[in-house]
Amino acid sequence: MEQLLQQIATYKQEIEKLANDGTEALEAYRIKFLGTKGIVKNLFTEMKNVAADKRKEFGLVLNDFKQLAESKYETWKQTLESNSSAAAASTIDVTLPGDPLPLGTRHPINLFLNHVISIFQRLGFSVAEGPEIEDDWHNFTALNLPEHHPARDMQDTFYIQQKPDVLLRTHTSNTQIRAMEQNPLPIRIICPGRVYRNETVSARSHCFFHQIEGLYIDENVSFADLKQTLYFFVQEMYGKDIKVRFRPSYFPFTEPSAEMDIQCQICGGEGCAVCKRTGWLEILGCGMVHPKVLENCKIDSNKYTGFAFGMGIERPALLKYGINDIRLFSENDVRFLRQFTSAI
Ligand code: 2NL
Repeated sequence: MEQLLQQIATYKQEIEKLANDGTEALEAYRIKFLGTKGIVKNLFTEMKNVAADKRKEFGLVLNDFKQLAESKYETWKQTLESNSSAAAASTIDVTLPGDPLPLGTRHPINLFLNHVISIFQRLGFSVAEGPEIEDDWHNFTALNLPEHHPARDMQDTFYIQQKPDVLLRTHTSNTQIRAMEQNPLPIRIICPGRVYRNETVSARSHCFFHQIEGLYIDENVSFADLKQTLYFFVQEMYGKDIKVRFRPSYFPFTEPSAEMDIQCQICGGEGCAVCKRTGWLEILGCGMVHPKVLENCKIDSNKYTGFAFGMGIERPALLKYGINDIRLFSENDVRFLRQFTSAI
């Protein structure tokens, strides 16, 4: 027994001196002390050689030693593990693929506008943008809509209460007025943008929506130029075989004025609910710029003429994408928005 106790004391010293070296040293330690043929196991088999009256005392010492050997193993192992995770955290593996960045999609209104713009750009039109908060002159008066003109009532306008001269534009014509006031002639511009009307929001109409207007001012611009330009546009937009018609109309800012229809895209001209059984869909309004509008922008109406046109975006976009509620365009629901790709 004395001999065994002496041995245990030596082993204890040996264990206490051990540094927590690498995994190989740890495994060697485990085999030596805790393995199936290890020191702890051997000491337990020595138990039978101890005198019966000393066995209990020896058992206590041995158990104590076993616990020491085991806890040394656990702390050693934990030290190695925490060292290796710290090492991993401080090492950046540049060969790993990066975290994916969420990528958005273009808004369907934006896709539609860009497509219209690209067609007119090929004809030499450039894009002009203007303010959505506008004064009375650029939105109404310069467009031959004097103060008490009934057309102003037709367009239910959002006025700024404290400043009745300031309003949310009801069309993008304001941008064309500004272009005529500021730019040298000739002018050939296309004006996309958001406009506002004080209307009840429903599946069919909204209090804000998008328009694209065009303007071409030069010497000798004729109604024939207007017709051919717009005819080219719808052929590019809806295909070479598209059938169109021009109907006379009225706008205060153009004279003469017309509206352009295309053959209904849904029924092919047979007549359906979408075209109200007419076989035709109205897609834009147009006309020769009224001489008064030219003079309001200090352009000599005896020397220069021009044509203008305007179209809404939401209605044809609803048709194109087969959507039945205009409000989806402004709700920012990504489940809706994700369905549109850059291909129009
Ligand atoms: C429609 C009709 C139109 C214009 C817009 C315009 C602009 C200037 C001068 C003359 Cl600065 N005209 N724009 C002309 C005719 C029709 O829009 O139904 N839009 C949705």
